[in-house]
Amino acid sequence: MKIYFCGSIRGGRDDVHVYRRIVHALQKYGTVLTEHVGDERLDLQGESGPAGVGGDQDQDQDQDRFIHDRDVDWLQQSDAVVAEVTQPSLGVGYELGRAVAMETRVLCLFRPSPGRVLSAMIRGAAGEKFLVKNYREDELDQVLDQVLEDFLRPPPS
Ligand code: 6K6
Repeated sequence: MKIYFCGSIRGGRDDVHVYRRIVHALQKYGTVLTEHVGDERLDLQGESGPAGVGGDQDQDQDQDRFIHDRDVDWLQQSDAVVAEVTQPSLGVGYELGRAVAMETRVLCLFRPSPGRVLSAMIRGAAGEKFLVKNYREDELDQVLDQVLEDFLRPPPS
């Protein structure tokens, strides 16, 4: 099974430690095409050096197009998408919209906290192929065990 994991990069890396744990749990079920999203070494500058901060704009645009096209290609190959959506990210929202258009199954994980409300465009998309699960960080392992088992284990034939 190919799994596409989404988590914030330029939207902010505060939750990267959570992404790492989710990627690790997902790897029990298949290949995570985007395991770099959970890599603490990938910061706001990204894997390819400083982008958009006084650099060459054409080069930045080329790098960003490469990332976009590669990631959309991976989304197309994926059997399931899992997203951590607590840290708002334009890129994650875009990926989720593309996944819905591709009719790929999606699981969104969100940690409610005071003053943080999940976008209506994510919570309101919930349906048969689009699940939204609230959780607390201290119950992450337990939630991943239960929810991923239901979401990713193929039904017996
Ligand atoms: C260069 C500069 C900053 O980051 C980079 C390298 N980046 C990326 N590499 C791979 N996937 C990326 C990269 N930037 C964004 N994405 C995709 O968008 C990931 O699959 C994430 O789920 C999502 C994050 O979007 P933003 O808007 O938070 O960056």
